[in-house]
Amino acid sequence: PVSPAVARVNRPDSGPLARDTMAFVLAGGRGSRLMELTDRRAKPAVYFGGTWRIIDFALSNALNSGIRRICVATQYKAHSLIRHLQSGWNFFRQERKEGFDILPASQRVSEDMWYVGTADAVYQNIDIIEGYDPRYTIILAGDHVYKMDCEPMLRQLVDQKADVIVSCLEVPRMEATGFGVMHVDENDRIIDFVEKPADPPGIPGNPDFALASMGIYVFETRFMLEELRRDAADPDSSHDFGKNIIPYLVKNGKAVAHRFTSSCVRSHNEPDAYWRDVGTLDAYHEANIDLTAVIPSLDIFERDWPIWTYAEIAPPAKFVHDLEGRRGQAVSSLVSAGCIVSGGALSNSVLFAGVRVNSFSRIESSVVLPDVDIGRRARLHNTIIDRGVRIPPGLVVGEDPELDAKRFRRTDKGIVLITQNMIDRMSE
Ligand code: ADQ
Ligand code: ADP
Repeated sequence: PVSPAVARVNRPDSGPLARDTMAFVLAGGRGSRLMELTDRRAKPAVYFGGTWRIIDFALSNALNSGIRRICVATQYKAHSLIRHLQSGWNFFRQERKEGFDILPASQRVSEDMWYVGTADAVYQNIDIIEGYDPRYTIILAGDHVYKMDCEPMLRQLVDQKADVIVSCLEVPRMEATGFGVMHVDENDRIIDFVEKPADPPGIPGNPDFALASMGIYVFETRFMLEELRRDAADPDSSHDFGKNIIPYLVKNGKAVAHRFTSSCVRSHNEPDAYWRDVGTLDAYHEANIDLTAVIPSLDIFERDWPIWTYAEIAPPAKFVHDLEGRRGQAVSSLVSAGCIVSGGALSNSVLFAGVRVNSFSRIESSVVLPDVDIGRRARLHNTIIDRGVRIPPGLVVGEDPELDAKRFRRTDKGIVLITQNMIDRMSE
């Protein structure tokens, strides 16, 4: 008989590596630049694209890559996130050696102990990871919208005998201040890594762009756990991958960049590899409205890369003439199940489930979250409407910037976020 240790070393690494991989999804961040949209829910729980929540993209990437062991670390305002995960993602089966664990902070080491940084979020759950005993671990960010096959990153770790693989993309240099920014040599080995530099270093030969980390890392699990233990014992560390673990491995180990390009998705339906932060109201609005384009940057209809989610059973969307015979209609729009458009008109808009649009109303370039009711004669342009808002009859938004800014949350680019609290304050 072979001892477990020997058996482990002899595990083949020629087949799909995803099968022996655990995905650890970081989903604790608030996403404060989404303002009132994340007052009561974490950024990974924010709705996206008419059907999904942001975290569904990271989880579907893991699932579509063949990964069947997934942990999700939650922290900030996690209630609606956890409810969503439990409703939509609990189909994994232990008897098939699968697993899906939701790991809220403050419930394991001690009641009042929150995850200090992203590395701590993993460190505090070491026993759970060891229980699954995956050979590889991929750390995924749960608050971006992207399509990515994990297998090429895993393959790179093995083929290049690296300690860690960090996925990266080129971003305009001055947009890189919010990222970890790296320099690589001709073999893509990372030779320098700075977390959120005020003046990001450009790419040699392409100085207007910087190579930014996507916050996605691949390790051999045993090695990662050693590093997490080392970091946990360091009193000067803030226990964060971007601030501590990755810079340490760049200096003291072998860290290699994985370039995120269209080859990172198995099917190539997007003209360019798709990754969006959607962390500001402007970016969130733009990425949602882009889906209404004839050829959007993200193909949500792709059958080879389905984005899984939880959705309530709902009747099909319905478009009706109202009682006086006015047409309910939509052009260049996504209209989800359970919506009724009665005598109102939509264009370039995304309606999530259960939205009601009433007579004479006009909605343009708007993102309408579930269960919103839009009163008669309302005119809404460039808006984001939070879940469950009741838009009063006759409300006009997007025509008077000053009034909009007084009543609602208006960005410099003119996108207006409307929540029920703001509507209630109008009548006070
Ligand atoms: P940031 O964007 O600042 O930088 P960070 O706040 O560390 O990201 O969050 C990363 C991920 O972890 C997010 O998905 C977030 O929801 C989650 N998260 C944050 N704090 C958490 C906690 N305490 N517990 C659990 N989950 C938590 C990181 C890297 C940069 C990289 C960018 C890419 O540090 O180097 O460029 O991501 O967006
Ligand atoms: P979702 O993100 O699923 O749309 P909701 O918008 O319904 O969730 O609510 C987000 C979070 O805020 C949930 O955790 C919910 O329990 C909580 N919540 C909902 N309504 C209120 C309220 N009026 N006051 C305080 N908390 C609320």
